[in-house]
Parts: sequence; structure tokens; C-alpha cells
Amino acid sequence: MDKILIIGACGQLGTELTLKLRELKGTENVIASDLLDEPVELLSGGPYEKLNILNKESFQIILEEHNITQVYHLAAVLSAKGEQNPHFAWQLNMDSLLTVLEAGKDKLQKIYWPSSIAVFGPDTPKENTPQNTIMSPNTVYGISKLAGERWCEYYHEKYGVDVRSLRYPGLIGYKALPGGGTTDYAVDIFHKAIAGEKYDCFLSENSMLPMMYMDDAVKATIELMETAPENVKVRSSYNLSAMSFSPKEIAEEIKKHYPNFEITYHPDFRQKIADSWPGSIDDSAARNNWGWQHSHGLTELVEVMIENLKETIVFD
Ligand code: VAH
Repeated sequence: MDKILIIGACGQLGTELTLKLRELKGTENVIASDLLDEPVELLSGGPYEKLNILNKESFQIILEEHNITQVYHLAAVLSAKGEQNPHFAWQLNMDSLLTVLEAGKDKLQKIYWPSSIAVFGPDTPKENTPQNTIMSPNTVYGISKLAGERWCEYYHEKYGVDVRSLRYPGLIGYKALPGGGTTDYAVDIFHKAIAGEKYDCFLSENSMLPMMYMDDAVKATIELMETAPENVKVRSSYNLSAMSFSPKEIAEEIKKHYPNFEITYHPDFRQKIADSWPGSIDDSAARNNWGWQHSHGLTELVEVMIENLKETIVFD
């Protein structure tokens, strides 16, 4: 029986991945962990451990106490926050990954670690960005994710560690808020529109970025982790894609539901980050190697987000 530890379980992706894994594997077999004293409400129905993954001893104790066989290591400082605290972002993103990879040598059967389209940079081909191409990230987050991909492939080839990874686009869900990313506008915009408020976007209207509905990201993650090892032909990290849109395009789609919704654009420091990333991604390797298929495009995304958020947000 798999015993899974999720590090960073209370984050935007972690919350949803924990819920889905508990549904599939049994609540008691999925231990959530994060820096908080108590888990977020949505995760309060299952086992939780307070964990600072930079504390190696605490991590080892949890592995032993729960007989953990798999780790999903999601804790990281994202792109925008990383630029405000570069050295800490590098320390957390890198030291924690190496701690988990070391455990993969003799204690863990499988490891999942998320990468990002942030590994690409200004010199990368912008459209239909290939799996293997020029990678010149110019954010600490992107640099740490590129270095992390190299470490993952190194530990697999040198020590046989079964570590698997996906280069996520911007992730959009309604169960948990994002924290410190450049694509967070694509979640914020729904909360404003549904509350009847104007949204002031921190990116310019034509900033085209790869995006994905959270359920698709969770599905891809679990499918990658569950597929047979021989199907995992990329041990750095797989490109993953569903759709691309600009702030103007998602605003237009939202206006089909909220005709009076207004958006303004005041780009801030995150515009330079967004400009360094691709506009669209070629994920044919994931589709060919382990059968990846996305299910939500922009129309379906807007419908499902509004359907679920309007129950919880009061319209002014
Ligand atoms: C960020 N949401 O904005 C993350 C993600 C592709 C973007 O890695 O930093």
C-alpha cells in the first residue's frame, strides 16, 4: 500500500492534490504536511504533520513514523515572491529538493517534484516551445527549477531514484488561492468579477501565457506518477499544456457571464517575468509517452470557475 507524504500540502496545488490522492488512496494513506500548525480546513479530515522541509531531521522522523513510500514535494517560493527574496528562494527550492532526492536513494519508492514553464527564458522559442530547447531563465524561481530538473535527472541516472516531474503552466482553481506567482492574476480576476468589482490587472492586456485548470494539473500529476516506469522517458521534467490566453481574452470570456465586468491594466514588476516566458507549449512528449490529454479549454475553465466560486463570493 502506498503511504504518501505531501510537502507543501496547504498551497494552491497541494490542497487539491491532497484531496484527490486521499480519494484515490485512502485518507489515512496520504499525510499532508506544511509550515502551518494546523492544516487548512479542506485538509482537516486527514493526517497532518507540521514540517519545515529545511529541517532534515524532522523530515526523516516523519518518513519513519509513517512508513512513507512516496513523496510529493511541492513546497517552493514562486516566481514573483522569489524576486523579492532571491537567496531564500534558492535555498528553499534547492536544498529541500536535494533532501528529498537523497531520501529517494534508499527510503522512497517514488518522488514527484513540480517544475514550471519558468525554466524557459527570453531566448527560448516563444511559440509551441519544444521539450528540449534553449533554456535561459532569468528569475530565481526559473533558475532553481532548471537546476532542480538537472538534479532529478542526475539522481535517476546515477542512483536509480524514481523521480518524476511536470513543467506546469499557470494553474487556475477555485479551492485554494495561489501564492506569489506571476500567473495569479488569472485566479484574482474571477474573485473580482464575481464580487461585482473592477479588476486592475498587473500584466498588460496582451500578455499571452500557457495556463491550465487545476483538475487537469492534478490529473496529469497522478497519471504521470501511476504510469509504468518504462513509459517515463523524460526524467528532467515534461512540458505540459492545455491552453494559452491573455488577460484581455480571459476578461472577454468572463464578460459573457458578467457583461458589466471592467478590467484595467497597470503592469508591474511581474510583466518582465511574464515577457520572459513562452506563449504556448509543445507537450507532445507527455501525450506520446504516457497518454496525457487535457480536458478544459478557456470556455470550460471560465464556466467551472464561475459555477463554483459564485456560491462562496458575495456579489456587491
Ligand atoms: C508562477 N504559478 O507564476 C507559478 C507558475 C508558470 C507559472 O510556475 O510563478
